[in-house]
Amino acid sequence: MPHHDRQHALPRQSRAACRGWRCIDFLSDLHLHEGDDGAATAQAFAHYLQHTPADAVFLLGDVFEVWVGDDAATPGSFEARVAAQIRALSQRAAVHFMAGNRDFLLGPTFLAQAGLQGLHDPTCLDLGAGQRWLLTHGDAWCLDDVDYQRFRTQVRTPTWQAALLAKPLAERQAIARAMRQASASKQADMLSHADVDTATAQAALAASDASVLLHGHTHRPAEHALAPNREPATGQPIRLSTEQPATPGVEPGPLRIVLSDWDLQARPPRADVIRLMRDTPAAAPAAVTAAADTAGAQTTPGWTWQRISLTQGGDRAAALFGVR
Ligand SMILES: [Mn+2]
Repeated sequence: MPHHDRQHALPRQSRAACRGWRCIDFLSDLHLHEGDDGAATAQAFAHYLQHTPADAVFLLGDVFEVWVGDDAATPGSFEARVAAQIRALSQRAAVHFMAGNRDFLLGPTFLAQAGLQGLHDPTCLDLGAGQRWLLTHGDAWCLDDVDYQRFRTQVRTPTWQAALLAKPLAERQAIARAMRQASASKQADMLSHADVDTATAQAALAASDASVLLHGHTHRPAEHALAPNREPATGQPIRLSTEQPATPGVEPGPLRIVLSDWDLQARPPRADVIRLMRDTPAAAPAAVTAAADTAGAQTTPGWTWQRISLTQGGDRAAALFGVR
């Protein structure tokens, strides 16, 4: 995509409404896969699913390292085990799935198997009282990676997907292995350079009248203040200090919150959940000040959000992810 052509039409988005939820979790980029190097992360996710108190959970893409078709989730498979774990949570919480760039082939059969509700990318989450968060995986707005955007456009067409899914499962699994090996260095390069385009983020927030953009994909957890979309975008977003408390009485500007990836075998291990909690009048101030093991606790009127980060440490994070 040429540099001057960035004010393209924003993609169609879907809407989700908060249905009386009091605690909403957002996570992404677990990159779940079978094998020893993914076992600790898969275990932490299973523990999280069993122990989260959330009424609603939003899985915002790249839940799986690769997805070659819903028919891979055969009885006894790694994929079927994960489906059963998610399905157990879906009995007591609304669990949503948005596709990432690695699991975009995940389809309605697996969604049903896992008790998941599928979401378009992006989705505008209506929190009530005029509060909205815009949710995206993030890859579609990393416009600096022109080659990737071309690839993405190709693989998201029904024709391309139908042709791939028509191949035998074993062949698709072989293709996925080969692609993963071939793109390992390219992927590392992409992650170190491309980021969500600021002008696109601002335009998307303005178009949906949302105050917060939440995404993953880049594996660079942060909170970025965005200037309101009243004038042409100016360079890089400002890095907010996570120590800086929200200023009472000041209307907060648009915010871009970035999720971390999960890698329990990294040192230090990584796993973040962004948790949004509905304020109760008596508990609202305490919810912010008591968040000793979190960073970035801020407020959306009527709600408080915080980052529960295994990397940052703390008993609460360790308990949520089952790490001792
Ligand atoms: Mn991704």
